[in-house]
Amino acid sequence: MQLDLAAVRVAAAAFPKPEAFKPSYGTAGFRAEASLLPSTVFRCGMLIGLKARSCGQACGVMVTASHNPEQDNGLKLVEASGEMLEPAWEAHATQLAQADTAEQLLQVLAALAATLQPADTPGRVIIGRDTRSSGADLAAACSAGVAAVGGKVSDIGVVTTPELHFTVQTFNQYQALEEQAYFTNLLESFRTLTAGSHAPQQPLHVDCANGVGALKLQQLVPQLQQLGLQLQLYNAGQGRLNHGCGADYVQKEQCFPAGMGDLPAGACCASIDGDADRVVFFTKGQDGSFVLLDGDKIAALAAVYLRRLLSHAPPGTADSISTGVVQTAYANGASTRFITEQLGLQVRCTNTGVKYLHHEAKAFDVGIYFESNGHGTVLLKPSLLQRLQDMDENMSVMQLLAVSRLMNQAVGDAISGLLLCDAVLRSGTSLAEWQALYTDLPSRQLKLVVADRTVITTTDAERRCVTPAGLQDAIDAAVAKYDLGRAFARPSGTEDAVRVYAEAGSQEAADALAREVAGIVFDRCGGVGSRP
Ligand code: NG1
Ligand code: ZN
Repeated sequence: MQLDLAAVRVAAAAFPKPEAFKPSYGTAGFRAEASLLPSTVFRCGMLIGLKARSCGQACGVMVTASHNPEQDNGLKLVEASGEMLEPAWEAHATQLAQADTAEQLLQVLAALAATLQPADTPGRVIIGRDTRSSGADLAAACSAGVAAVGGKVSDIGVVTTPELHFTVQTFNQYQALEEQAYFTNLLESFRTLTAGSHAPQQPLHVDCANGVGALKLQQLVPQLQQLGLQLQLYNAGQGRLNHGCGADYVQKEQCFPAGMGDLPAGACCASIDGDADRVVFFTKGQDGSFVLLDGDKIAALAAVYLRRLLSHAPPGTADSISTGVVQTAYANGASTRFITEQLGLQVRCTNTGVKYLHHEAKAFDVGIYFESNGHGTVLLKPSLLQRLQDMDENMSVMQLLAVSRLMNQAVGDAISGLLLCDAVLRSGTSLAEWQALYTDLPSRQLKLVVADRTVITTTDAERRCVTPAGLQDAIDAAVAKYDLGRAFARPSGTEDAVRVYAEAGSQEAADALAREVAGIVFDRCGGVGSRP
């Protein structure tokens, strides 16, 4: 592909890279303090512009730092399929973003362009952003990058991350960019799933993290009310983004978000994150305690429901369909046991990061994946959808097809997740029964800083350390001392830290095992600061 490199040089000069800034495409794209990012988004605009021109379709960019604080920002790049950027291109993105001089930048860009052919159709880049105040300027910098390589832009303004993925996917199918298509799809599939079931007596209380999800849910409130779902929104924009609220806060701190501690026992509550791609549920126990229903519990509920729908499909359907659940090492051991032993479904474990889970889930006819933090979805294979469409109009078949429309097929979507769980709760599984599907093993997560976290390499879906030598043996010896003990350590893909996870038969034991493993990592990997 030919590029006007002189014009690129002029355009790039308006977005200089801060000198010591070395951004890399992490578990979920680029993330940093917003003022550092104009060069990164401009360069990623060029990258995704080239991709769109070479495939002749729409690709996407989402400007967001998800659950991170308001002063941060970041970006996620989206393939024409609506899915996350393929790994080979992540490496190109890192190379472009890190180029220190104009010469290096042009060299990397020209080398990439030389491997590509322009398609017959022009392609375009669809850009969306969350509610961060830095978003508009960064989206403009990204547009300038797309334009610099001769690409076309459609800026769709403030949207959720999954909405951007959905828009890219459907634009390539129907050439429509209207937001209403996203809402209609959610509402119509939810209508099909809940037809004939009793509307809940209680409202669903949703913590919106003071983010973009609040804006979108507010638009859906009246129509959802007509479908029997009464939404009460909290942290809907009056406070600081992700501050004392949001799915990440609720899941990691295991406590009520701001403004929701006074709700009565048994209230059905959920929390979404700053860009609305994660959701977790919670309630208050009779004793006032905080009770979390995390991504593992959502996966278990979805698995129970899909298994039920499949068992009511025409005879023989269920037997010929592979259903599986994909988790990471952070999934509570009790959830894995429940899904394999009680439900008889396959469970696979992948590295942390939804791109890995999504990929693995596609291997099943019905693939359910959720990270414990609430990011996930349910995928139905196109060949299965075709078979279902060819079957007689049985209620369960209609509902299976509705699940495939409700659940974002490109990426996890908090609004889809909220609606799916509500539909299942209406179909006969109460909140108390959901909670009681299994009891989480007590667990503890810790993080610590070491001199260089890359000394730790892992295998077996990050559950075992390969290097440094002796580390895994020491962890094994610690785990062996605890009843029902399990523990692992892995370097974070989004922060300069090593994460330690432990579970055991009691909370005290899980806490002690986590501390012991963190101590081992500290001693053997050059711990910084005080020993855990
Ligand atoms: P890292 O920092 O690699 O553990 C974290 C989350 C992931 C994922 C990414 C992207 C945990 C333990 N890890 O990754 O699940 O969501 O951020 O946001 O929650
Ligand atoms: Zn998010």
